[in-house]
Amino acid sequence: MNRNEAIKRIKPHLTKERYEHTLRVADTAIELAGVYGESEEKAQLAALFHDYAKYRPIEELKHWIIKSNLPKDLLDYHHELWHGPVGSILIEYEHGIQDSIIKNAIYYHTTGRAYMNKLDMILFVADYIEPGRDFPGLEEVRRIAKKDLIKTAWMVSRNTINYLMSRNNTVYPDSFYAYNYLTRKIKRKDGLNG
Ligand code: DGI
Ligand code: FE
Ligand code: FE
Repeated sequence: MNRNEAIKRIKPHLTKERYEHTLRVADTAIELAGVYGESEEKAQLAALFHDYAKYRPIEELKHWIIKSNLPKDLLDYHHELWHGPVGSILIEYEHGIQDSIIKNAIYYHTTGRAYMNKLDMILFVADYIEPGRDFPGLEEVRRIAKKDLIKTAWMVSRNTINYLMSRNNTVYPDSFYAYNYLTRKIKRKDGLNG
């Protein structure tokens, strides 16, 4: 599916702000794919569909979690977490996208996961650093994104968990699995243990 076709399919499902966010995530993801040797086509398609399910009614998201083989513990966590996993199902069901690399990147774009691959990290990072975002410490993350994808994904994971915990929010296990995986990967590279 090319860019124009994908845009035609996502636009009716997004608000104007979310649509513009999505285009910026796509441009950022393509840029990162270029730097880190990932398929720009896959990065673009994953990014264009990443928030596809964001505006489905909560009851519909819940229905998909119950009826599909998605983990039921998602229902114990904030509904903001549901649009990635459900989106990965809907893009196949409604648009025939079967590429598991793309589907996984969308599935895990909010939390990350253990053993995240390059496209997972690219989408996870692009969603966080796209030019419309403004978080504390974001400039530093954008700077590192130009030279170290794993370190950047680790910063995004750490910042997100810190933010959630500072607000006494729950944290989905995959977010911790991502953080632990990326931390170990960085320490191993630096020759450290633990
Ligand atoms: O969909 P976006 O707004 O572009 O961004 P997103 O999919 O990364 O994040 C959606 C929301 O989910 C955001 O407000 C932060 C929140 N979030 C991220 N990780 C976790 C989380 N919420 C909970 N409860 N637990 C998490 O692990
Ligand atoms: Fe999202
Ligand atoms: Fe997003």
